[in-house]
Amino acid sequence: MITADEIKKMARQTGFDLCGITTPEEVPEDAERYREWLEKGYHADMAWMAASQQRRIAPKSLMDTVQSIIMLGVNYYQPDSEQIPAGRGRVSRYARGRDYHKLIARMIKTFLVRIEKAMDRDAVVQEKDSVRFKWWVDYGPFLERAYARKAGMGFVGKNSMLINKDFGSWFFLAEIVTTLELEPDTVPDNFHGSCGRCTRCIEACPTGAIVEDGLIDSKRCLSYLTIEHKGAIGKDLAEAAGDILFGCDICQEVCPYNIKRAVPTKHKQLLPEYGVGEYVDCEKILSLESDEQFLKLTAGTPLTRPKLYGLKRNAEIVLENAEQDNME
Ligand code: B12
Ligand code: SF4
Ligand code: SF4
Repeated sequence: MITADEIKKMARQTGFDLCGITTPEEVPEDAERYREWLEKGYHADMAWMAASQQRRIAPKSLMDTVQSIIMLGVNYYQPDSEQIPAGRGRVSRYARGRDYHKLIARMIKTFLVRIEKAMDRDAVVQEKDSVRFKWWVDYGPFLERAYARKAGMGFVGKNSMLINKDFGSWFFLAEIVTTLELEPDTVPDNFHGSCGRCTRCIEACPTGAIVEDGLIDSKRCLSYLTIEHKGAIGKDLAEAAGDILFGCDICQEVCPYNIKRAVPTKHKQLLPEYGVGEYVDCEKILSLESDEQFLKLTAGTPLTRPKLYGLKRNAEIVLENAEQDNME
């Protein structure tokens, strides 16, 4: 029967930067934090985060025969220019190239073909036919950071990011739930480090969105406001956005683990030349008149998410903030 070590070797061969294995038991501490987050309304208008509560805390409700969870990580770090040209809005690192959901989905499909070939080698046909896999990248009803932590891939920082000793927090997560029985990883809590007394991310967050250690109030988070939020953005929060057009990296940029450990990504499609780039001309965005024109600029990249209205709203904010800076 296929082993956990073989699975991890195949994950590396497929291009995944991280792979950890864990069991599908619920994680009471994380479930409690998630409940608290919902109760306090920190999910803002992301109703889907509340609707999928049971499935998120109990992987068995996604597959009743699940035995193991394979957690996967893809490093997306890329360096930043110190200054961006006037009139441009900044795009966070994860979104500058092609849409990571599609890239990782393709990698998972290749990975599963490899696993199935290895199972053919074992040649117990009946056994192979009964093995099942289900997978998601980000959008699944799954508490990804909780299970990735349990699978030994990192610790949860005060900025709520999962931080790994070799890559910092600049990596995406994805998961495969399976009926395969695999040896789970057991990694001590402090293996990847800890925040200790550091509070840099809390101090650096321009909107005070890190309200408790590891809990983010999305209503104040610029990542939520520039990507997911559908309406207007309040004056104070808009002013705090500075030159941010899409997503926010501030609480990661200041983290000592990211300063010391970041490794440039090997996944070329995530680089700026494959997508909208590190920054986008805000006047160009404001001149877009139709969904067709919007898609010409954003198709195949994460920037489709806020739609034309949201991206124009963000571009206006960046230009207003630049004008304000020039007047001071
Ligand atoms: C909703 C969501 C958001 C929301 C809310 C974020 C939040 N912090 O909750 C918004 C839109 C704001 C957002 C922003 C971003 N997101 Co987001 N988001 C998600 C999503 C879909 C669900 C997260 C969730 O369940 N939140 C609810 C809270 C309660 O859960 P949590 O933050 O994950 O924390 C859990 C554990 O970490 C644990 N925990 C927390 N603190 C502590 C402390 C201790 C001691 C312990 C033991 C446990 C613990 O409890 C929680 C419940 O399990 C996940 C994908 C997924 N399916 O999980 C991506 C995900 C978390 N996002 C991701 C990314 C990259 C981002 C951004 C960096 C994007 C950007 N540049 O703009 C920012 C970062 C903002 C930030 N500091 O969190 C990555 C994170 C990868 C990583 N290395 O951690 C994920 C995993 C997507 C992916 N597949 O790669 N996101
Ligand atoms: S992503 Fe930006 S706004 Fe959100 S918590 Fe981090 S620093 Fe604050
Ligand atoms: S900046 Fe400091 S407090 Fe914040 S996540 Fe990194 S180590 Fe933890």
